[in-house]
Amino acid sequence: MEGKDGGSWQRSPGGLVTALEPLMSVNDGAWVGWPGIADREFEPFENEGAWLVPVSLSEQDVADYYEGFSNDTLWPLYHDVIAQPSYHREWWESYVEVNRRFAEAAASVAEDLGTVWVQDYQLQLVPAMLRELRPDLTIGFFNHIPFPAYGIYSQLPWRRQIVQGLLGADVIGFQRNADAGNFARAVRRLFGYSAKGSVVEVPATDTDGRPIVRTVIARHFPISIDASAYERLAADPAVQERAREIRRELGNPKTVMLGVDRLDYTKGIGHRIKAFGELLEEGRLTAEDAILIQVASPSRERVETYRALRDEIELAVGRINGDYGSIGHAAISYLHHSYPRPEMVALFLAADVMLVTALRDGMNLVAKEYVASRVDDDGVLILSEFAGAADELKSALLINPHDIDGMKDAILIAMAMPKRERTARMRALRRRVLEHDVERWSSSFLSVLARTRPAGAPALET
Ligand code: GDG
Repeated sequence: MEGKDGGSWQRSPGGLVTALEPLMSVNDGAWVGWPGIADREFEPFENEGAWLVPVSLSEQDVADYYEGFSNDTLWPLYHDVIAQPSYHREWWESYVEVNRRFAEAAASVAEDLGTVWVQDYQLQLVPAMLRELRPDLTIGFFNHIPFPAYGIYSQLPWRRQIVQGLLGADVIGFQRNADAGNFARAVRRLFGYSAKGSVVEVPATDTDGRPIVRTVIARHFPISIDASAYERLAADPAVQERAREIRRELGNPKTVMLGVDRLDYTKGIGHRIKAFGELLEEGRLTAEDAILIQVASPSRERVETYRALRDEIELAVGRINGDYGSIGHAAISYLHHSYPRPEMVALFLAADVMLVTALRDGMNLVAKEYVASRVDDDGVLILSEFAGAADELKSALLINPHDIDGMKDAILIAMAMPKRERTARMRALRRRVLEHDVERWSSSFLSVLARTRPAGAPALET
């Protein structure tokens, strides 16, 4: 949900809110969520056309359920154990309890025969809990992060409970086809249910206690962005002037490279900085030719792994700037801040090369935002094949971020790419992002969900 800051409500900067904002404003829906402040109770209220229903979390819940189980167990596990997941039984107990609180809140506000769409890995037990409380509801679930291969997923001590929780939904959405495949495999391995194509058959009982088979759809629905909003901002003369000003402030280098990420170990920021540093060290690049702007927005700063990551990145940036920068000209312009969206779009317009080098990423909206902002059909996107966006954005320069030499070559290829090729690639990328925007994502999910609804259930506007 939103965070309360000095008396007014603010949108939080993550991908989820960004993605759902357009949908929430056209629907008369209730958004059940945590307001972002611990130990405070808020009454439901209206904001920008949406009815917000706050669920409260105590400091202890935040530590155990959110920072603990969600961000220090599930997040690293689901991102292929790039960092070591921590397994603590008290975190799990808190996860169950908080999921129950969300399920109860949703059960109390949903209309008869209504639709509930549960978002993301922090709430994987909600679908089954909600089905138990409100069997009349149609329930969707969308997982914004990857679903790992069974060999990794099976580490989770509560692997059966999580899959069972998800199977309470009528439709389970994933970012990539591979994620849906991993989930189907987990269902087969853990429960022996049939999971063929996108159809999972779950044994259940009807209201008279007779055995039936419930059908659950599990398939991919790649998320996207409000592409036309980015286009509009990018066409704004003030934003374009700001883009030119950014380049001037940097001393008009030949090439501006850009990375924009939450400061998270999944994003491959260290790998990117290493590649850039080696190119400088080998003299294949000079700090006069190319500058790397790295926006690293603050994230999960109370989790130890994130604190260690920040130290590691800032040490690497400091070394490179010390070795290759000069007075008034850094090799890497490192910004540990969040910026307003127009400033982000100005940065996208100012950047000749955009670096998305995630080691694992559900989708990566930044890649799509860069493309949508390039109304001039220029700019080169370097994109990790480990980001979900790589399934769609095939005209990007696709890289394996673990292959540092490969990444260095891609950077030089991007810098030297002729204008004709840049335009051809960017046009193809833009067609994809503009046609497959967030509105299409939500309406395609909701139309599949609607097909599973019982006759007589009220229609949902998408
Ligand atoms: C999760 C999944 C999936 C970042 N810094 C600023 C800022 N941002 C915005 C970006 C983008 C969003 O935050 C980040 O979205 P991503 O998709 O890149 O990554 P996650 O936050 O990890 O999101 C991811 C996503 O959910 C959606 O399903 O794609 O794979 O991990 O929109 O622009 N926005 C502003 N200032 C910043 O400083 N205004």
